[in-house]
Amino acid sequence: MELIIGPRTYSTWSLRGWLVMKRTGADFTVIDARYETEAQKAALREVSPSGFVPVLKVGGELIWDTLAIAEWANEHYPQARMWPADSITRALARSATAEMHSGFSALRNFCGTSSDRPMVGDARSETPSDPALDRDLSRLVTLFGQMRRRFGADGPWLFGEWSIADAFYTPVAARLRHFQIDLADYGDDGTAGAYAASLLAQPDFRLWEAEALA
Ligand SMILES: N[C@@H](CCC(=O)N[C@@H](CS)C(=O)NCC(=O)O)C(=O)O
Repeated sequence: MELIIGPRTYSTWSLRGWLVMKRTGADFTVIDARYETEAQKAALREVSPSGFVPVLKVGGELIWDTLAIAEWANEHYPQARMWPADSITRALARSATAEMHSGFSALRNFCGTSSDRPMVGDARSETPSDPALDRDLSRLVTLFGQMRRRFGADGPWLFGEWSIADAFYTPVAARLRHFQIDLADYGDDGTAGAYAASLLAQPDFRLWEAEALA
């Protein structure tokens, strides 16, 4: 099994896919791809149907979207319990994951990662300001706060026990750190900020960060 990923310093979708695959406990080989130059993009299109990463190569097939990789991993490694067991909690976790997958566009635009604005390490950028970004950050505070208050008794993650949702929000926590965004400025009582800090402290993210900086 091979996981093709982009640069570890700033490829946020690659981090999500990698975190999910790590949780399976399965052996997989990481293949590094780049997409800065036209030549690199052309080479990536040779191995990725969409030209994007991550891509999981398994059994001669390609799975080229992070959510699809996550669902595949969940189906094939049920012992990893990637989604909450309870049906309603699972639907909420899927909603939060899908919201990240297709939403938070201002957060992506204004807090975009790159080699100059990495999601790992000590480099920091000025905090951007925009009404659309403010709305995304307020929504993040509401989502994190509501779910942590509701499921906190079951564990430290967004829905108590670790789930795919946590993989999807880990790069968000890294963006908040890089862009020096304090969620208290968006109505957080400390709950959302503490959850974001937990995401950055998870051993798999720390391993990713160490490898990215090596
Ligand atoms: N919907 C895709 C998005 C993947 C994506 O946007 N990947 C970025 C890296 S984080 C990429 O491959 N960019 C290549 C490029 O910009 O040429 C997924 O969920 O996997």
